[in-house]
Amino acid sequence: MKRRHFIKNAALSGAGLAIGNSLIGCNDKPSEEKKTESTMMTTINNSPIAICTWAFTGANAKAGEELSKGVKALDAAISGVEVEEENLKNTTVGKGGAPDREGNVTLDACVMDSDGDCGSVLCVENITNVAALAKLVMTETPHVILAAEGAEEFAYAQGFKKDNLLTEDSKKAWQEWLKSPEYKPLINIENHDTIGMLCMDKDGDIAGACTTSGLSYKMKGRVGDSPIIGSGLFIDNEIGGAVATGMGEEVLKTVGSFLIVELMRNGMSPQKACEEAVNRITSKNDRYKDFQIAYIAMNKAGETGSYCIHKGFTYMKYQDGKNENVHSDYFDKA
Ligand code: SD4
Repeated sequence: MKRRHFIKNAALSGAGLAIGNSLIGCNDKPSEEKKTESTMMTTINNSPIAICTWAFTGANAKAGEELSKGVKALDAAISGVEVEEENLKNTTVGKGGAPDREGNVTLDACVMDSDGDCGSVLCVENITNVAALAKLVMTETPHVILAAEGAEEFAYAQGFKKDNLLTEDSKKAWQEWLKSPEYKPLINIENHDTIGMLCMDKDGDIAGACTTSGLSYKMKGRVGDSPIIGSGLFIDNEIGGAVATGMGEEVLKTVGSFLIVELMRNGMSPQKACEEAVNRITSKNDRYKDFQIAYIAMNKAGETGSYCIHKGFTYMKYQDGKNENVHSDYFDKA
């Protein structure tokens, strides 16, 4: 019992390394004991929580409702992000996503479960629900990542339907872009972007999903942070989870989501950990004025936080039947 309170305190109060180290030790324990500990944490967090990047109201509500019905964290997160994968108006996720500079829509996604298992797909064409596909890579293959044609063939073998992801609107926008092609990813594109979602279910278990069409008019074959475990998404069910959106190259260089979870392990709140992860980027890269990065995070005590480089990023939070849009604090106040 005492030990569980220590874990809560470490997450909540910024307790130091000694407690952080004892948390690291938790990962070595046999799974039966881990389960008990996780169940005990539930007594602290008995209300499920869903958070996701941007103002994806419907997606987050869907995940929250699923969690309230007792659906486990990973499946709730996948149902949530599917809302945006199927939203043809969203040009940054799933079907309707902007293509690469050759006109191919290629999707990236990953999932991570509360037992530390994960799956990922990179650069997939013709499949809409790539987060669900990433889960099947996790559960149905001996691998963690499948890429391109291999991932697509696996999808068909699993019963996914072939879909044309390039909508007329995205095609027109791309053809317009081709007239004076300049690769210049926008900051806060239409106030939506990659959807990354973290869920805590009724058992207090945390899992997440991240899915995107990547940066508009990227080079053929380009893969960003979103499907890379540790960069776009990371979960440690003993500690919490984090997910990223924005310029994937910069998140990859700092392994941002893993960094946030490790900072929380060592006692930082989700808010402070997100701030530190953004500071790692801005302190090393004076081009930060030209790109956006945003992180959201949740710890085992159900606290959440968010931080980004530029004003304008918001995230959704569902708890106790309320689905709210939260404005993130930001670095560049100049
Ligand atoms: C990527 N992080 O592919 C994703 C896309 C995104 O702002 O979030 N764009 O780099």
